[in-house]
This record gives sequence, C-alpha cells and structure tokens, in this order.
Amino acid sequence: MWNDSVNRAGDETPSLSRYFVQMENSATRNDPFPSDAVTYDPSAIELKWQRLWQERGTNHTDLKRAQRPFYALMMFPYPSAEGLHVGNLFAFTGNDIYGRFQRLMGHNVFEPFGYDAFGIHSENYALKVGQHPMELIPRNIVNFQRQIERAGLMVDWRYRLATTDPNYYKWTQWLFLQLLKQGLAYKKQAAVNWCPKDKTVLANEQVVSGGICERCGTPVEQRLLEQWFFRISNYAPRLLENLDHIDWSETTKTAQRNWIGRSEGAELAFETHDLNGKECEIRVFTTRPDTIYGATYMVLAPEHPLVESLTKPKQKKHVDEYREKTKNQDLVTRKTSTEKTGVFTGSYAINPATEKEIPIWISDYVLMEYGTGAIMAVPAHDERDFAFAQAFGLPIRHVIAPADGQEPPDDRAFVAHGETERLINSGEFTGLGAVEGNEAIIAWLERRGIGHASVNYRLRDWLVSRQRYWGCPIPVVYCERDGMVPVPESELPVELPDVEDYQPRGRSPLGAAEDWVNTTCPICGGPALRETDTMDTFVDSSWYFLRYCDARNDEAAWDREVLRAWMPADQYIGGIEHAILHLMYARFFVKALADMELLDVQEPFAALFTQGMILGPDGGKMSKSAGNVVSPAPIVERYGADAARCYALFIGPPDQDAAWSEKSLEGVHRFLARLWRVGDELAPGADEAPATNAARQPPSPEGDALALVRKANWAIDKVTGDMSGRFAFNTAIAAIME
Ligand code: ANZ
Repeated sequence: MWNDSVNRAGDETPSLSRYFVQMENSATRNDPFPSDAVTYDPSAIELKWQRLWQERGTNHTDLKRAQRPFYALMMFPYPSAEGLHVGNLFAFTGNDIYGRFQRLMGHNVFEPFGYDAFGIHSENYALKVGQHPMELIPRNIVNFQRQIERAGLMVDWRYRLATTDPNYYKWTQWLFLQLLKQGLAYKKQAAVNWCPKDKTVLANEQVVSGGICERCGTPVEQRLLEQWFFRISNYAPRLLENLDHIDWSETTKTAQRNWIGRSEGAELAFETHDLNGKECEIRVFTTRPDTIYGATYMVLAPEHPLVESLTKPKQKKHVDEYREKTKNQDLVTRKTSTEKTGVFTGSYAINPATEKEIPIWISDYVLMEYGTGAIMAVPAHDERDFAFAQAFGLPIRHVIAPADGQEPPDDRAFVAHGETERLINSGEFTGLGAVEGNEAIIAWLERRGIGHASVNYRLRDWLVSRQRYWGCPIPVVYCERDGMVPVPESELPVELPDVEDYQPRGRSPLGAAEDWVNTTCPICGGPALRETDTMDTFVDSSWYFLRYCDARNDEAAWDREVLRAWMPADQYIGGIEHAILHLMYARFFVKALADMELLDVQEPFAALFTQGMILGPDGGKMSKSAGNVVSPAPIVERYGADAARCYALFIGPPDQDAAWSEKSLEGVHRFLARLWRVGDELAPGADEAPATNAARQPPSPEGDALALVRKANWAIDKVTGDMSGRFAFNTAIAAIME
C-alpha cells in the first residue's frame, strides 16, 4: 500500500508501511475507540484555533524587542496560478514546522510571507488565461493567502509584501539607483540569447542543451541589444571565498563555485601585423602557460574586434560568411558543440617562445565573453584544439610527456599535467616538471614584459533588462540634451502603467504607453523618454528578505538597526532549482549593500536547506500537461490541515523527491483521529480548559504511566535531534507516532 520509492532514508527510516498496516487493522478489528467515541473533526478544531491565533496575535513577532531572534525564511512563491500547488504547501510546511520548533526552543521566531509576483511566470500565466496581470495577480494573491492561512502557518501577516506593490518596487528602483551611483549598474550593447517564441532575452541557464529555450522548447537565437547589466563579476572573488563561511550543503556550494568558475593561469600577448602592416598584439588567457612551445596556431572569437583588421582580402568572403553564420548561434550550443568549424584569416602571429609564425583562425569554439576572446591553441594538449587541428590539418607539437623518457600519445590530446609530467621540446624549460614549468614560464613572460599571472572567472555580469511588460520599471530617462538621466529618488516609484496590450513582441510593451514614455528631463526640463525595459524578476527577489524585516517603512528601504538584529536569516528553506542564480544574486546584493554601508552583514542566509519536489501520484513531475497536479485546497478540506502537513513531512526525507499518495494521507489522517480520541478518552474536554500541563501530571507515575512518560521523553529527545539542523521531519514524526 505504500509506494516503496518514498521509503528511502536507509536504515533509520522506520517502515512506514508498518504503521499504516497497523492503523488499518486497528480501524477494522480491535480499535479500542469504537465509532461512538468522539469524532475527529479537523475543520472545526483547526478553524477554532486559527481564529484564536489571529485574535491573540499569537504569531506576531516584535522585531524591535526580540531577545533571541530567529529568522525562519522560506522562498516566496510566484502567485502564477489560481492557487497553491501541493509542492508549495510542502515547502512552506517544512519551514513552518522548523520555525515552530525553534519557537519551542525559546526563540522569537519571525516567519514572514510574500509574493514574487512580477515576472515572466505570472505574465505567461496571465497571457494564457487571457486576463490582465494587474487584475489577475492580486486575485491569485488573495487565493494563496487564504490557503496559507487555512494551512495554519505561523505567519506574521503584518509584514506581508508583494514585489508588484508600488510600495515595494519603489525601493527596488531605489536600489537600482544606488547600484548605478556606484557604477555597479551599467548599459552596454550585448549579444543575448533570444527566444523567438517568448520574445525575450534569456539568461544562459535558461537555455538548455542544444540551444533550446528552457520554458517553451524553441531554438534560441542571438541578438544584439542595448541592455542593462549589474556588475556582479566585480564580486566574483568574494562570492567565492565567502562560501567557506556559510552553513550550506556541499552540493549547493559546489554549484555556486562552478558557476563562479575560477581559473588560474596567465594572460600574454602574441605579436602580429594588421592589414596596413602596423604592429599589433593579440592577448590571450591560458590556464596552461607551460604549453606555450606547443602553441601552433591562434583562434579568435568570430566577434573579436581584431578580426576585421587581420583578415586578408583573399579570405574576406569566407570570414564574413562565417561571422554571419555564427552571429545567430546561441552561446550554449557554441560551448557544447563537438563539431569544429572555423576559417583562416590569412594572417600570422609570432609565438614568443618558438619565435615561429603561427596562423590566426576564427572559430565559434572561442567565446568573446570569456578571458580575452582569443586563445593560443595547443592541439597536443587540449582536446578542443586537437579536434580543430585534426579537422583543418594544423600542426601538432608535443611539449608535455607523461614522465622522463616517455613519449606522449599522438592519437589524442595528452592533457595530464601533474607531478610526473615533464616539459619537452620547450627550449630552456625542457626537463622541468609541468607544475614548475608553469611557474618558470610565467616568470619568463613577466621578465620579457609580454605577460603576467592572471585569474579568470566564468561569472558574467548579470543582464537585468527584460523586454517584457510585467516587471519593475527601470528608473531612468533619456534626454536628447543630457543623455541618460536617473529618475530623482524623490520621484520614485516610477509606476508601471496599465497597458492593455501587453503581448511580448520583441520590444517592450511599455513603449506603447505614450503618455507614460514621454516625460520631462529632471535636469533640463526638456522632453525625455522613459526606459521601456523592465527588470529581471531576480532583482525583486534579491532583497525581499531585507524588506520583510521593515515592510511598512515609508521613509527608507529598511532600518539598519532592525536588520542588524535579524540578518543574516538564520534558516532559509526552498527549492533546489534556485540553488544557483537566486542565491548568487542575493549574495551579490548583500555584499554590494554592505560596501555602501547600508547593511552590516556579508551574507544573506546563514543556513540553507534545499527541499526535494513532490511528484505526482504517478511519480512524474507535477504539471498541468501531465494532468497529475494535486491541489491542496480539497485535501485540506477533506482531511484537515494537520493531516496534510503531517503527511507532507512524513512522505520521505525532505531533501528528496517523493510521489504524492492520497492513500497514505488517509493513513496519517486516521492516526490523528486516533490520537484525538485517545486524548478525549484520557482527558475529556482538555482542549476547552486553559493550558495547565504541569498540574495535570501525576506526581510520580508508575506502571504503564511511567512507561508512557519514559516513551514521551525518548520521543522528545529523538524529535529534537532529528529536527536540529537536520530537518529529518519524517523520522521525527515516526517517533511521535510510536
Ligand atoms: C592554452 C591551453 C593549453 C589551454 C592546454 C588549455 C590546455 P578554463 O579552465 O575554463 O578557464 N580558453 C581561453 N579563453 C577562451 C575563450 N574565450 N573561449 C574558449 N576557450 C578559451 O579554460 C581556460 C582555457 O580555455 C585556456 O587555456 C584556453 O586554452 C581556453 F593544454 O590555453 B588554454
């Protein structure tokens, strides 16, 4: 009766099926509490208590006076559907239970809630159902809230926020202006991934294998647009180093590290001549300076600015055609494609080590965005260069041998460079180990003044412009006389206009709102045009946890004093799908704000827990198209919020995916019913009486009562251990059932 796939925690997991078999048996055979006993009516019980919590302000946290603050933060949802998904409920319940646990441990727990309501998720949903997001999204928010309240979360609703509220995005815009002042927001022409169906720019990670749009499966194209960027790349070293000081899983930290992608090596110059015979240099970044004697050709990215002046007339036609062809390719395909293509420019550079002429090619496997956009190619020791040299018959020169006296293989690239590998064919460096050789060659480059040690990061600046309607307007205007002018802070928010036709068509739909677009220049008072792009939703979600703590502040984005007590958030819980970008962006914001002395912390989330997904009853990812979506509302109505919550956490280890099963939920419901009847039998009317637990306990229990006290203490110990930083909700619940 229990889906085996959910019983995965190894030895520690109690046999869940055992409990349910027992429950089923007892329900039919020897139930000590026959049906004439008091019935368990979860709706009545839960509604009564939820109303009381509200009346008494049970879930209110006084942020200014808290003695032992504990910030229980959950990733806020996109209200991009009519109501909650059972997966949302599962995620929020984990956080809520953890918050309640911390409250029982004596903390002043702050559990806020809000809505990540701008963005493409919400807009696409609005487009699909044919309603305007300005009407639809607030309605969805009301539905979400009703369901969250009914699910019994201990949310302090006084701090509720929605990123679409002008009172919130006023400060998103204010933050944009602060970044602009610091030079951390800037505009430039950039080749971007463009989805022709969604008609928007996509981040690299929204492009999946084969150059396909993650959302709609359409092949992605490249386009050149003037776009806003945040200079997150400035923070790459700190984003990397700080990972050592936070309590996150190794998996998440590794994902962050890989995304930042630090490489050590050297930057060096190769000399060449342009078409007019003028001397110029091509700078390259290499992680393997030790292989410099093996550089037998060079490759420039097709977009490299030197291509024009290095291409000989004879090669021009080919080069132009090739550049045209690669222009429309997306970056992901370029990085992953195994088929090597390229064209010779007709020019040569001098390898500074061998002093030989080497041909200069262009190819799409070299990316303009990384390093210097040009490479020294070492086919003997790099796989991509080897494939390219093979394809075009370029020379291959071995400069690294596996060990003294051994020959490297010649049917493939020999890439090892550890303790035993030796330099060969490398002039004065021959015989050195690969590691010493690396250092010696960098020193030699430095002495000759043609290169130096260098560190490169893969992390690119964050493209924040979106040519979409449903987002936070970017608070700048363009004046013919004064150029780009920031909107003065006193004029914020720049409100999003109500545009009837918000279909994405490649240009921002805000362009059509003429009354809104045409404005005056804050400097000269002359005519000016507003920026019509909106901000990436990830901007909204990069600082909401700061605003929560001071959500009603009209004077400032937050009070620094309050945040000093509450940041970093003690525990952040959410989906693994946000383990890279959202976390990286939030970390960047916090660091930039700390540098501006607007905040006193370096990291937003002291501890992070990423949850698995709830799958459909068929074990597949829940989706409308698969028809396996479970909505929590009818479940809560039928079995009660307590059963739904308890089941969601009992379903399996919370960091793993698990299939939804209504049958098992019934089992949990029966367990609660039984508990309720036992309680009523042993202590009738207990829920009506004021809480005086201490007085109720017999002074010195004996016999069965003593065994029960022992078991209860064992359970408390077990639950405390399972919960503390481990989130082993499922085994904790099993202990309580025992
Ligand atoms: C010569 C060489 C010899 C290289 C060798 C590797 C092995 P990571 O580790 O990712 O930083 N490269 C540099 N810039 C590039 C660009 N814009 N597009 C494509 N490839 C680029 O990789 C650094 C290495 O990737 C560099 O070191 C360079 O090739 C290549 F046996 O230089 B190497």
